[in-house]
Amino acid sequence: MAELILALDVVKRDEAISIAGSCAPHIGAIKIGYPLVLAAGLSIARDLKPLGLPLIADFKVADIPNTNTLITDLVFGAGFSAIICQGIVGTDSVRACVQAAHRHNGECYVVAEMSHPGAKEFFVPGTPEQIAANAMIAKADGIIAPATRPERVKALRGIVGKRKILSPGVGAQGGDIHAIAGLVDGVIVGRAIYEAKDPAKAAQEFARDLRT
Ligand code: NUP
Repeated sequence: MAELILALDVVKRDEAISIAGSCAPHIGAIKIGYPLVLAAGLSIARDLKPLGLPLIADFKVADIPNTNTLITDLVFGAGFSAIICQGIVGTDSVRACVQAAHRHNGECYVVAEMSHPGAKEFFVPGTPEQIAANAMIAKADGIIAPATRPERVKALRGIVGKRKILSPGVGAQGGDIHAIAGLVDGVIVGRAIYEAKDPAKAAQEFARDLRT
């Protein structure tokens, strides 16, 4: 069964801690990206640690291998348990993130194909497949693939096998949780939870959707 991952893209520390706390019983992990870290600092990982949930740093790291290693070491040093990097920059760059993550006993996920409309300009069929295959060669723990295009996720599953697929795009971006639930290991939901009047209730409903 796929787990629910909260994309915590709010830009106020207190609000982030409060939403994460209220949603915690219904989610399997929290994904934190640039908006919250640029607003609250890397120490937000320390603030959220007591919830006991895996913390995924969505920095879509996309640099040369040496810089990727430096970034990944800092992320895990701050207390995160997983990192997301871009795959399109090449296998050596991905391998740098994976190796640094594994040195810290953490995980690394590789963006194989993105969920927004503009992704179609460069993530043309064939390229994500190559990125996913290279991510497997680099021993990544899994890939990120779009809930907005379940048929593409199916194609990528054939490449990554039992390794994990985490999938954003449900809710605000139009993806349907029922169409993606059976294809992936984690469904990432942001706005449809944290912008809801009652985020905990919204998270509970998405979690229920994943079970049915
Ligand atoms: O392809 C991707 N699409 C995407 O939306 C890769 C991502 N990492 N994300 C992230 O998932 C995005 O940055 C945001 O944090 C989350 C989706 O949020 P929402 O559209 O549910 O609000």
